[in-house]
Amino acid sequence: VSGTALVGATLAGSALAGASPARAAAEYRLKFANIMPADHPLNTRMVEASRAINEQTGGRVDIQVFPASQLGTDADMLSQLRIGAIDFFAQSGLIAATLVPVAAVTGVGFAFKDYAQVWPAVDGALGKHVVEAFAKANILAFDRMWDNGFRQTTSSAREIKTPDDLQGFKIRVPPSPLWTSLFKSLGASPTSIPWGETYAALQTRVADGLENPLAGIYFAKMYEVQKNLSLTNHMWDGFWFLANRKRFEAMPSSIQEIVTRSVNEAAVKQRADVERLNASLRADLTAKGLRFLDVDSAAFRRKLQGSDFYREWKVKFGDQAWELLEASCGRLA
Ligand code: X2X
Repeated sequence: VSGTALVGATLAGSALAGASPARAAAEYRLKFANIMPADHPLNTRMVEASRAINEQTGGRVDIQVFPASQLGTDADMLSQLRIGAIDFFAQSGLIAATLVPVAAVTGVGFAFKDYAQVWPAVDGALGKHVVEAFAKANILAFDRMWDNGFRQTTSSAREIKTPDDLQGFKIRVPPSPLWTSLFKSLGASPTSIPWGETYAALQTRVADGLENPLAGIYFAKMYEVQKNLSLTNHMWDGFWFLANRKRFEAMPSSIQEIVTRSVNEAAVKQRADVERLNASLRADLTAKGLRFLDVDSAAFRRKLQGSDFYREWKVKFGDQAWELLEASCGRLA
């Protein structure tokens, strides 16, 4: 793990307190890792779930939580999950798409308008379609997604008010073909940078902007290195909770059930956490010095509709996935 990858980490290499008293005794000592800061609801809710799982299994299961890219980048951890070096991993569907292409379908630009469209889709047929694709890659995806959030656009200098302001804009995007394609189609110059290196990249002006949900901006303190935030709402993003199938299925089914139920329950609580944060973070981020710009999100969408973006991604995802997406959010192009 490089030094910059540890920005925002608590202590390098140390797991958050999970079920520590019983740790030595646990029969199944499992690792859950992800890139998000330790105090993001993804991690606070998993620490809580880990304790519940430990109690409900009579101490047989101990899930340690490794937040903040402590075990590497998203790409590193996806490999670790596949070989069983980690047991559980939460990752944006768009990044998991480097392995399971259709997992990016939930992140199509300007598709979901609000959570009332998101949750029925990802808890329903669209989500099931993606879960089945993960299974074919031998990865078990739990059926409740966790929330990252609707993504907004920040900048250190340039004010992004209209699509024209994105022209040539050097914006950091996560390493994922759909993200690069989306921002190229909007006229920007996207550069792929792992999350753990993003704060430093903005600080040193390797990139001039960022696109992220409010919670990510807040917990990773991106307001320290960005000035403006435009409410572009250009996509919704969520985390799939993934397990190494072989390691998971090696446990007795009664334990598998406890873990599955607890993790899915934690996901639903985490969604509510993020929704609460969405309501309060504008004020909190403004107080930290970030200037909010209310922009006409529809103008950005029209710009995207004028490009090849939707045509191209419909072909990539296939008719079935595209129809399931449009059934949830309406016609896209
Ligand atoms: O890398 C990001 O920007 C993040 C943290 O939002 C994702 O998980 C895609």
